[in-house]
Amino acid sequence: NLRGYKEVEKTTVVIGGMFPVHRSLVSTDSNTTDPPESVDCQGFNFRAFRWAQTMLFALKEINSRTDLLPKTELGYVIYDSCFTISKAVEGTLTFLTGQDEAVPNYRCGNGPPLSALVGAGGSDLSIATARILGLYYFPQVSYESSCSVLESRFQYPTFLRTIPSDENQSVAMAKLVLRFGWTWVGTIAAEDDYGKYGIKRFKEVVEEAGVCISFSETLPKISNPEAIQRIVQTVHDSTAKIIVVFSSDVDLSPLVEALLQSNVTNRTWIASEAWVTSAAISRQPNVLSLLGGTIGFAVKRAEIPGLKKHLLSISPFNDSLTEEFWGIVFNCTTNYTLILKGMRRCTGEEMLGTVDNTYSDVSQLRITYNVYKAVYAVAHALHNLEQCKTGSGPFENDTCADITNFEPWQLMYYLIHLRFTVPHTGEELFFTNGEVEGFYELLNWQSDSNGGITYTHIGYYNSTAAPEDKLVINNNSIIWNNNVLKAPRSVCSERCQPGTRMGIRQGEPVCCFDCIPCADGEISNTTDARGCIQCDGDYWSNANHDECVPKTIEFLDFSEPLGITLIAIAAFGALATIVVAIIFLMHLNTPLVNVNDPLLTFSLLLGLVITFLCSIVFLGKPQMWSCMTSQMALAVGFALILSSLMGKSALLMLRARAVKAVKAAAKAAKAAAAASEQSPDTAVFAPAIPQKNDVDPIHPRHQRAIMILCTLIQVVGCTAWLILMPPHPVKNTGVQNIKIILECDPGNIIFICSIFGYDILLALVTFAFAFVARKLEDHFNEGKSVTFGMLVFFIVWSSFVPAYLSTRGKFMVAVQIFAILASSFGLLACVFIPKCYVLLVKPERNKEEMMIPRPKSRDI
Ligand code: TCR
Repeated sequence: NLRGYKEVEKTTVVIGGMFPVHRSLVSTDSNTTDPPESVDCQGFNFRAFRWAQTMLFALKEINSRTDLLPKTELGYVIYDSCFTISKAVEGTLTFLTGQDEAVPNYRCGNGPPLSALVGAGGSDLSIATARILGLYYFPQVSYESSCSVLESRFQYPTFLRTIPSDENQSVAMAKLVLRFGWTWVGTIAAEDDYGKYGIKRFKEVVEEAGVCISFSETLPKISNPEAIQRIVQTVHDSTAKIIVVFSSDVDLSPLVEALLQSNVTNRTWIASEAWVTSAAISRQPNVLSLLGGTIGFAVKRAEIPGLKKHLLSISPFNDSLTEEFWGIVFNCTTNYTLILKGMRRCTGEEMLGTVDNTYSDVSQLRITYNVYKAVYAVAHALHNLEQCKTGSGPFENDTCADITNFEPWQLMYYLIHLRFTVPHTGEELFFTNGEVEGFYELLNWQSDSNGGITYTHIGYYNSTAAPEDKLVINNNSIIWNNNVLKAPRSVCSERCQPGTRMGIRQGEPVCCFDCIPCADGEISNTTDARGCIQCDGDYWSNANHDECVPKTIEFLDFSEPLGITLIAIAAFGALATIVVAIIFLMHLNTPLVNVNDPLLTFSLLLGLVITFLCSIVFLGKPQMWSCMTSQMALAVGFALILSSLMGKSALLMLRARAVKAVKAAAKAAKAAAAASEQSPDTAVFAPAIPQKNDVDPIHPRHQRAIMILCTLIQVVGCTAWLILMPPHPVKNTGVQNIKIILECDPGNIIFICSIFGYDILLALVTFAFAFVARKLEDHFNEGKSVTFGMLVFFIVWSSFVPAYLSTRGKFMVAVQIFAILASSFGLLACVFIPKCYVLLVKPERNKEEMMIPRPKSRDI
């Protein structure tokens, strides 16, 4: 160790090194009654000890080379930072001042120039030391302080590192999470700058991309079982299947132990560089169920030939650290008091090669390789400084620095402008603003044949590549937790399928939502739709609510069964009416036909044919002409029927009254005759008995006039309606959402009301006339049958109203047609069946005696 500066012909330069060879300080009760002392360290870290030994190995290698630093010998001072800031600061100050107060673990050389510090371990240690070293412009080359805050050259002007900044790693992790579509992740960070800043940047990137953080926990620095237990509980309770851990292995181990006890499985862990290849974690018993399938980022790995041999060849009695290491490995001691107490004495003959531990495991030389590179970087910078040609130097007036007595800032210059090839690996190393490029290997924890863990290379992350090529993963080589080949899912809520929209849950992250089905008439056609879109106008949502489909157009079609039935009935009605008309024509000169004006009978039959046929026009797709004709024909047809009936019943009524008058007169005459028998003088006042034949109060001409006039009024009214505000087809979308009902709009409600109101008026008057005449016996009972027919008419139409109002769409039309057909059939049947019966079956009753004969002077 003391080689080099003793050799007279060579100058010696000392490189400082700092490694967290112990895990922590021995905790002491802080009382202020005793003077404070430098605290002892505990928890020997074999891995960090390997790093320290690697520095020695590199120095040995360099010193034995003739092409590198031919005139200079490198010495070293190595400090144990104990993974604690205070120790690191203490060491730095000792190094700078050269004062031995703080008892450095290694001390090499007493006067030679100090060149640079390799290390300081974790980021928070480096931050502390870099601030102090920065004051003197003293170079520091770190092998594992990756925190992104150390990027600042303003704050840490002389800080360089051979490990990529965590800026790269955080972004890489975020990309990994996004690549697999995980939107619900938990995070755990160590309570140091590495953990805090690393996870902060990770969260920033993923949250921007819409990922939600299920929980964020911080691992305590000093042993705190309650806090660990709380984290275990959180991990256990959370539904996040992905947990990102930014921590060093030292800080993570207590949590892993606790998790192993509590049997948490089915999680996939994303490891940061600091624990991804840590034996302290992956060698724990049964770790596979918990951490199998872990994916992590690791810095470049290298094989360093000769390192293993160097590691195994150290001798125990050189320094206190090695002594301690030896004692732990072989369970022996060099301390006399302990030997006296019965402990085995270390002989120095023990064989390191026989034991298998982290120290001598050279399979994952990653940070170790960083240490190696850092030492070589300093050496190369010193070499360049040494090789400077006077007169062409970089400093003021082209001067060079003197290797035997140079200023730290002069070395800094060479470090900044350094570019060299690392021995054995051939890697080209240079610093851009103190940083190296971000390159990580992606490792997957898989089980090996002995139930242990192997780190399988599954891809890489290269920060200098084009954005889409940065993260390269070979999905097929990943084996996930529980030995599954399919990537796990980690979402708070499953995606909302088309047809639903995301509904936020009050007070929960945005990734946790409910999928609310779209309302009728609204759709969403994307997954995770924020809202539903209203279908416009003639469109409506389909059953799945993921498409707007044209609304079904509804009208009563000819071709459907109901339409066909209605047509058949209507046609039958019209035919029956025509048949009746033919029968009447054939018996035109019989008394029955002539009992009432036959012309009115035919106009009545015509009216019935019209109404029967117009009901067919109600069917089919409403069009301008069909809307106009159907309503019009119906109104006029009814007017014709009713006014014919009115004409008829007017005659009947007047006859009935006349007959009544005749009877009354006859009675009075009788009474008078009887009275005159008793008192003959009154006979003078007896009225003349009217004769049946005299009674003919109304002329057919008048009847026809009534019929024509009443119908004409309706025709005029309808014409006005058609001209002013014609009924027209409309699309009715308001009644039913899924359908467009094609129907006829009456154009104007007052018109249609008054036109059908007029028909009602006619019906009432007719009924009144017929009612009065219902007892007219000797008239083939026409009065009775008209009364009856009118009653049927009223019943049909008054039951029509509620039926009509309670149906929708095409059935409204059907109800309407039914009412038309029923009322027409009612009239046809009531008025004409008895007559046809007489005409066809009982012709003997078709005699003059059955009726009051009409006057001879008939002019039709
Ligand atoms: N940077 C960490 C510490 C750290 C570490 C490691 C500790 C890294 N890699 C491996 C132990 C083992 C990366 C920091 O604090 O910056």
